[in-house]
Amino acid sequence: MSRIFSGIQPSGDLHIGNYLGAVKNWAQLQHRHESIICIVNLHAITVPYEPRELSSRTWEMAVSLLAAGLDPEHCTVFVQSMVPQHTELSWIFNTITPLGELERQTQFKEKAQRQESVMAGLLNYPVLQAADILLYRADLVPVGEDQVQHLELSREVARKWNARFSPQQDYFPEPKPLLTVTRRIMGLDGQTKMSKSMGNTIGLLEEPAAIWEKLRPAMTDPKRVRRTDPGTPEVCNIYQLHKAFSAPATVEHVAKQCSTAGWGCIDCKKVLLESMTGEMGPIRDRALELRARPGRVEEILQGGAEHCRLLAQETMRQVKEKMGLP
Ligand code: AQP
Repeated sequence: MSRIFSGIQPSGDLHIGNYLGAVKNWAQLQHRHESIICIVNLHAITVPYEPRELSSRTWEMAVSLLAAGLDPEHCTVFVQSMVPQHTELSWIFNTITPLGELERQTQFKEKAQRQESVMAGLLNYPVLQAADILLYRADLVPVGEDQVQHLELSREVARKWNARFSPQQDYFPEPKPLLTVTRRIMGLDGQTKMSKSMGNTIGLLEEPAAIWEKLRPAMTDPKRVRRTDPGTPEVCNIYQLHKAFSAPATVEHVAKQCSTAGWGCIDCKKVLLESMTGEMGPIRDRALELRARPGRVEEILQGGAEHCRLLAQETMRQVKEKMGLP
């Protein structure tokens, strides 16, 4: 059975982009692969943050992931800072990662632009990510499209380290990305990737009324100005969400109504809200149940960290032995 590793930052509420691009896939893959899912709080501190907020967001992220279908019977869920070997391996990888590669990373350039002063941690973010994945010698990494460049760097780190310290037999596998069909969900502005830090999201656990408040003014086909103008579904962000949440027959109907101006955008959004509520309602209910049982959530995270520490210790033992580190 191949091993999967993936992570998510507790930098805000889990949104439908995270869910469709990654988390929904994790919930399915856990039945076919040994799965390790990490709440990467050490990545979340690479930009300014509030300690108390980070702590509650970490816990809420655990609740959201479990509610979205991660099952501790089938996968390991844990918090990154509870397994210190992530930072230990990250330091080692820093010593073999070219600075130029890090400076070229699109996410670094985008996030750095938004900061008054840029810290070294933000630059080294993908090195910590390489350590996260390779610590468990994972073969597959289910992520959204935005993470593919980082993953290429993880592959390069694995290649370099193997060539230098384990030339006879590759110790680290080169992890491959696993993308979903909805590999990139755009924000409600229809302009940029849906992103926790951009405020253009719909939270996975939001109430229908709150979702509607966001959906109603959300960007649609920019060329459709009047209600009587026929629309072009393929360029409409709302249609993309229909493809993710609505049944195939509904998607077909929506496309027809839009392209013949049978429906206005509000009609189309109302149907989308129904589809979203159908899928997200049960997740919200499970989250409520889990919030009422904080001890159970804590137990799952502790158990996950314990399991991962054992795996991580063994990797670090072998890594240090090969590198001449006592
Ligand atoms: N818009 C998206 N469409 C598809 N997949 C997405 N992912 C994130 N946004 C989208 C995928 O979700 C997983 C977890 O992401 P993350 O929290 O670790 O980092 P991120 O990609 O930086 O997510 P955000 O929401 O954009 O957070 P901030 O604003 O804090 O940086 C990843 O697999 C990612 O691909």
